[in-house]
Amino acid sequence: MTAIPAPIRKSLGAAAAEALLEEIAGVVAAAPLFRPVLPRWGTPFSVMMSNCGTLGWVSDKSGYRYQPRHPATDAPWPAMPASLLDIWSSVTDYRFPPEACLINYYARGAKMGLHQDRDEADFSAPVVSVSLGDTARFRLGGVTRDAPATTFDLVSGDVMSLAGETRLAFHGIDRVFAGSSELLLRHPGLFASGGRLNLTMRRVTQPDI
Ligand code: MD6
Ligand code: FE
Repeated sequence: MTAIPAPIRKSLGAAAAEALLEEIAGVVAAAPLFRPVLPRWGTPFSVMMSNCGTLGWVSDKSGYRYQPRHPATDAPWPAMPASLLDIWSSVTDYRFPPEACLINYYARGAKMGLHQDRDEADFSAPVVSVSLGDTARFRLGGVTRDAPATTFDLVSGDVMSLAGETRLAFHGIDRVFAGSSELLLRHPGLFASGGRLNLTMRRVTQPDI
């Protein structure tokens, strides 16, 4: 079996990461973090979520989906900051812009189980992620749940693209190293005790071509 290729990764640098955090703080102030629950069972996720863009990903008892409005406030999601669109363009040749940016917030102890991102219509579009705040151990496996996995750490400012063969690879966050970054402590009202943010930009619908 051939090993899955390493995903494209690069770093934003500290100044751009700080500027992006300010934009995301504005988004989360307008579209508060909510705690999704797993379909059917209703088990709460340990991460909290929000979104920006024309669509946002939500999960509740009836399932996973993208929708144009916040599930609690019913307001449209805030616009995607231009800096995120620039990051998307800088790591992909995909010709269409992302429609959704899912914001995952990891407070102390939060993690994310192994999953595939497959609620989007066009798997030829990448999913581009940006990490801010505490370092996280990312697990990347193959296209079946039991394929061998590798782990590596994502630090604040890291940009990673899951594209091509890795687009449908199983992945998750095994742990977050609490206190490894002070970045989120700038916004104690939004992100109590620091933690980690992961932003994932997605093309949700099939572009008209
Ligand atoms: C996280 N990331 O880093 C979780 N999904 O907190 C993801 O689930 C993810 O980083 C698709 C593409 C890139 C990702
Ligand atoms: Fe994912």
